[in-house]
Amino acid sequence: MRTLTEEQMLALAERVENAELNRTAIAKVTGDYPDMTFADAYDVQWEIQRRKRERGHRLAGMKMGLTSRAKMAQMGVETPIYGFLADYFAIPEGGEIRCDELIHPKIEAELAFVTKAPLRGPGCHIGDVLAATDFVIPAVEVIDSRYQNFDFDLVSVVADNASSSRFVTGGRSADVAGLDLTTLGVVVEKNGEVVEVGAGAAVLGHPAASVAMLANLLAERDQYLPAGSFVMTGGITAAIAVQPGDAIHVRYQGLGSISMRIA
Ligand code: OOG
Ligand code: MG
Repeated sequence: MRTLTEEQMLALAERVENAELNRTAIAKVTGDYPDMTFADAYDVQWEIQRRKRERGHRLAGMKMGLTSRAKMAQMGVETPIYGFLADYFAIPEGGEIRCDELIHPKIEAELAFVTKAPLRGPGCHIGDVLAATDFVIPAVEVIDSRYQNFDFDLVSVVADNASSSRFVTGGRSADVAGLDLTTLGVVVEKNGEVVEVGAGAAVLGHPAASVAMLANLLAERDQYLPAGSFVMTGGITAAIAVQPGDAIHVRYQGLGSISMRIA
């Protein structure tokens, strides 16, 4: 069900995307449109994606969010959501996250999948995902809600592309066949101190379930994951606020580590 007119939807996409581009926090969109639905919010998100493509940006991948208890508890919401990753969100391993380009960045440890066959919902399940997976690779997401003080509800965060802003992949990619992704441990260190620990099962019981859920959610809009898709499955741990000068190091059991400097 939709409640926004086309004009309202287009205006909201411009407002939310401008908040990202100008690094200026805004009030949540449901303040003005309390009856907005998920369908309205995903319309806004897809319009933001369209605007970026029109400016010449490419789609680097997709992400799931709020797939772990830690994240759901931290944000006070209960339903997984998805967002998209634009090419300029990608930061090289060992690189710099520039706070002057962002509002109030936080980092979270994730596992990413790269597919070698298309995945289509409805009815997509873990088995389909594992069979279609080329490799998995460690990823760290930098989220940056465009809403003041991360004060949002689910509909607002969907319209804001699930707070997507930057991501770093690194470590070692691996075949899923030799891995137990549920017990794969992750250690998040900030300035040499362990600040979060977790394991893959935090993500919907198995990170591949998150990719399956994405394919099923995309099917609601007649979309699918083509072969070669890069998908981040959602924070395993709670997100950690970062400041200029911080050094982040995330270690993944058997898959190496990802480092970045916060500038
Ligand atoms: C929403 C995005 C959540 C994740 O991995 O759970 C997310 C937010 O927390 O701002 O990316
Ligand atoms: Mg995330």
